[in-house]
Amino acid sequence: MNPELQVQPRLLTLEGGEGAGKSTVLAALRDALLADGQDVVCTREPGGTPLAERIRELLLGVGNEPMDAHAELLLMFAARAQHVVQVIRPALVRGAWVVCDRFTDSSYAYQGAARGLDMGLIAELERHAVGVTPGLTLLLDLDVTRARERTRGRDLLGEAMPDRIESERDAFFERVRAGFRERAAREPQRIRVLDAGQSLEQVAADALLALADYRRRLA
Ligand code: Z5A
Repeated sequence: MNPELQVQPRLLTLEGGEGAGKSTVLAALRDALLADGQDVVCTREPGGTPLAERIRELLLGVGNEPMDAHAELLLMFAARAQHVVQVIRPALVRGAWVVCDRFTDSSYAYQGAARGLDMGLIAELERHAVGVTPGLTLLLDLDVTRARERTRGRDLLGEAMPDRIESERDAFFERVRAGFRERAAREPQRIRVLDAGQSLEQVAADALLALADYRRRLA
């Protein structure tokens, strides 16, 4: 049997490369929905449950043996399967909005477009182990050099050290970016591309406009 993906109108996801401003945009979307009296669950991937957060540590930790690309893909989906069953589906069933920092599009971009794994395999995993797809995805699109400058600034401030995936070379992130943009071109109804090279305030304002437009279309 080949299960179908269910579009979940109240599942909103944020995608993009590092340093694109997803954290700020997530907070802006959450605040707008809360101000409108909505029930909102904010979460992230990989992670979002205690078990999935432990898988995240395995995925992003540095200093382990080199991770095989298929092992990486399967761990991403192991974390996602757990996250969907424990957090995302229950929230959607009770009528909440779920705003998720990264979701399956990241697997297509990072493990598919950048690592070169089979997109058909990713689609199979998505159908069997995830089963849901967002109603709206905001892709925060940013030039790789700009992204590097932003995260370097954060590293210099001692806020964070590059994790295993952040330590990849620029060519990898160019493929990630191209992978996201290609998905957006194929699914323009679901994936809205925002220019993340603007000020954080402007990116957040664009995201709020996209959400308002989406909610009008849903109503
Ligand atoms: N991954 C995968 O490979 N496959 C998958 O299926 C999934 C994930 C789900 C998860 O890390 C890693 O896992 C990620 C993809 C991979 N690896 N990479 N690279 P994450 O999601 O925790 O990491 P991230 O998305 O890379 O986090 P980030 O760098 O924190 O991105 P962000 O949330 O978009 O950025 P931010 O924290 O909002 O901003 C970063 C800094 O830039 C901060 O100092 C901001 O103040 C600054 N910033 C952001 N926007 C602006 C603007 N517009 N102007 C000026 N400064 C800005």
